[in-house]
Amino acid sequence: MSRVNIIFLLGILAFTSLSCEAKRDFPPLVEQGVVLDLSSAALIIGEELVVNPIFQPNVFPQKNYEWEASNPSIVDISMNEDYSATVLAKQEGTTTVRFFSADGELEATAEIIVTEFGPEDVTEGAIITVNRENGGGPNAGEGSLKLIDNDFNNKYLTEYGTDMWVQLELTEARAVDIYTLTSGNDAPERDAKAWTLEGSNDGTTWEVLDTRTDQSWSDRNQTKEFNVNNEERFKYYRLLITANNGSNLIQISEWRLMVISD
Ligand SMILES: [Ca+2]
Repeated sequence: MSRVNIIFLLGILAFTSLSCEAKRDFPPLVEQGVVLDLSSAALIIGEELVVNPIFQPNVFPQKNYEWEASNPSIVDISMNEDYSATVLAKQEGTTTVRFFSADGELEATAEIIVTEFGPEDVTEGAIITVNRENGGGPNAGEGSLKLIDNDFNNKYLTEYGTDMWVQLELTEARAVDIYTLTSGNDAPERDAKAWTLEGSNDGTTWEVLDTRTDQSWSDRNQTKEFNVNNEERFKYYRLLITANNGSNLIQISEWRLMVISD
């Protein structure tokens, strides 16, 4: 073997050794947590919904997973190749769907409500009151009336403060089961992040109905549904927005209140 070949061979051995060394420094990433891309949803019988897991950190999952429904008579659930689930609504009722690792270490859940005809929107005709109005007033292009005008492409925008609330007085007392919030057309840092939904029948004494934290919207003009565990009829509903996603402004395109049955 010539001297040049020997040097070349030694070079390859050195490179291989370095490569092995490098591999040992970077073990494969294993997911440490999982959440679902929705926390609750309402479906009509026969409707299908795809629910996606989001792994933390965002790596290809190393564990084995399964989906299950707490009440299999309400929905059929099947796992797709990308670990998402296709949920098919079968009969009226409520069920929790659960995504979990076979080793039992990770899990995430969402609540699904199935109805025969879909929820009734009771926002129409409500009177809105806010404590932080848009500088141009309630009728302005981005005034508070835009929050409930049933147009999901225009928005209410105003200065944000942690004391912020928006309130609806319904035409009659109703037991709200679901509310929706639609993100603005831009600037996700202006989206609401944490809030409490409260109900009242005199506008003075309030009962906490739902609390959410660490919320965000992955798309613009995206509507997210939130289920409320509430049987009582209230004339007033109020959203206390305790945090937004970092801006000194806040914006919401639409807030709707829905009733499944009351
Ligand atoms: Ca609107």
